[in-house]
Amino acid sequence: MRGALIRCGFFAQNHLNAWRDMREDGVELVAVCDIDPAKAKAAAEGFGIPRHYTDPAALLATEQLDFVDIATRMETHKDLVLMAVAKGVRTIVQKPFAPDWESCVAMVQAAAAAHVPLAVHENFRYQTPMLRVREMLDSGVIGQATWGRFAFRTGLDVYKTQPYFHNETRFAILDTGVHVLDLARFFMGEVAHVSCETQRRNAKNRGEDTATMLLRHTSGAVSLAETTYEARQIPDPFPQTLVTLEGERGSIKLHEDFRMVVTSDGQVSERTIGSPLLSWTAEPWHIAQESVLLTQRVIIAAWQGPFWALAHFWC
Ligand code: NAD
Ligand code: 89Y
Repeated sequence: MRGALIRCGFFAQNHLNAWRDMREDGVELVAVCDIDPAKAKAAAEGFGIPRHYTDPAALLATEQLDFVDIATRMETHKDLVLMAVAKGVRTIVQKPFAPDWESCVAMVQAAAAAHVPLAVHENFRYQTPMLRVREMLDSGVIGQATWGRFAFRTGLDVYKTQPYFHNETRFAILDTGVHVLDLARFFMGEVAHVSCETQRRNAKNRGEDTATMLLRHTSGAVSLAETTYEARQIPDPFPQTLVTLEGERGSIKLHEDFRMVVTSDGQVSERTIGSPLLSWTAEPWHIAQESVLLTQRVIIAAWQGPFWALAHFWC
């Protein structure tokens, strides 16, 4: 499959590395695009990608693409997605999908009307530790999860690598809140209702930097999905999400040292379930970085699999 990446900035470096690893899967980037010509050129040269562009419209008009991967920030997603699906190009778009509900609906409807697959790059559920916890839950050792907690709590200077955070008027829920909400659905199913307390604990931020969300799942289970950039603690688990799942037979807890502690029928066992280091990943980001590769693999496999012929949009 021939793809293109729109945006070659901070987080897109992980996409670039992951797509390079996927050459062995028969998937390759043939072009990159960034409105900043220096970034587009550097990505093309650094990753051996034949062509680079500064205008997404020119990219889509010129290249014969099987897919496009959009790793810009959310404000640009709607225009870029509509442009890509209008050309019939399968599209992946980084989280958060869009700043508002109407834009999300417009993108989904446009893709459905054009019969073009559209996937959101939501990677936290594909972090290796989350996949291991899910396997443990699916094995039935705690029975059905009736209570859960998904906590992304850090005090690391995230503003250094993502300085735009200070200016976001809606910040934590849209940034990592979407990840912990997705994890809640991944482990405990769909949600019937949700409430939230927000806080702005750092005066430099315009929007909320802390969100404590309470979910009632359709199964009757209850969970807490939390995110903050203002938790001072040593060690700081960044960028880990800590998980607690409780069921009638026991519990599963994922701790900051990647220890998964399982209590089942009064017996305790533990196992370390960290992510492997790849040639291009480095601690502490490696869990997030590896999940980019796994997410891209899942999306491409879904598009190549027989399921896709039956259902036009799923991811
Ligand atoms: P960034 O600040 O590096 O990206 C913004 C840049 O996008 C601009 O500087 C510009 O060069 C480029 N750009 C803007 N409009 C463009 C256009 N129309 N065409 C081409 N290029 C354009 O952003 P970032 O921190 O890399 O974040 C990008 C996205 O990745 C965000 O949605 C963010 O939430 C997401 N992200 C995801 C994770 C994760 O774990 N999934 C982690 C970090 C960031
Ligand atoms: O933007 C955030 C995300 O999606 O994962 C971690 C992050 O980069 C900083 O909190």
